[in-house]
Amino acid sequence: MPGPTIAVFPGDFVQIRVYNHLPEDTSVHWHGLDIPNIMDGVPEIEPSPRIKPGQYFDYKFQIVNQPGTHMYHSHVNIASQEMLGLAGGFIILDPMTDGINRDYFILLQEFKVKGLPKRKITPGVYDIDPLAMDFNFFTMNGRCFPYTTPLEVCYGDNVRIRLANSSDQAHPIHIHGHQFVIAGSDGNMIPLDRRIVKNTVLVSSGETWDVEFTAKNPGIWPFHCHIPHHMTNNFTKDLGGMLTTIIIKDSM
Ligand SMILES: [Cu+2]
Repeated sequence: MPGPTIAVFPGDFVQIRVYNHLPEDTSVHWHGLDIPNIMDGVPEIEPSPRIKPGQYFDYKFQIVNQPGTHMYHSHVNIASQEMLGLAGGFIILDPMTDGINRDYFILLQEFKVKGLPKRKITPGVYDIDPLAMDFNFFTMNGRCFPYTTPLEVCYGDNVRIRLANSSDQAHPIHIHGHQFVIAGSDGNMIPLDRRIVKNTVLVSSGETWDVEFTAKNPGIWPFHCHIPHHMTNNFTKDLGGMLTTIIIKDSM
């Protein structure tokens, strides 16, 4: 599961105490934020500390970035720690009203669950192999469809969905029944006269994209990664994986 989503305002002074309950060193990198070198969380390169097992570190910095969508993730032994899910969302909210009625954050992740034969799902407790590349489970906020959270909106709502990818692969995220405007990229707002309209946006590893649309087509609409394999759980026949629904209730 991803960590909690953190929300702040521009100008805030932030102090985040990170406890290390792992059996090995860790750190947190505040991905996309313009913060002092010592707080950036890459101890192999920067003068930023390794957090030892059982210890903690207080990350302290001021928010100097504009409103937008960012992430945080481990930056020690990343091939294991990040691929075991140590990541989360970091949102800089706009203190001004921005006309958005519903504002969602979705973290995209992928995992290799060991011990399941392809096309079979047997209830049980399984380990994740963080070093494998043949992923068989694809998640939105830590869950696979049909256990993802539906995005419930009202007819006419202006909806923002903030997409972030902390996984290995790129995921083309597609909406049904609507077009969306690409309103933000890597935490940077795109000026109104430079926005483009699409219905699929490729979210590569490390990227965030904010998409916005008006819910004007009532129904229950899929919202998903378009790679067919990523829309399954362990390659089974039923829809699964990196997919949720947008439920638009008709106000009539
Ligand atoms: Cu995908």
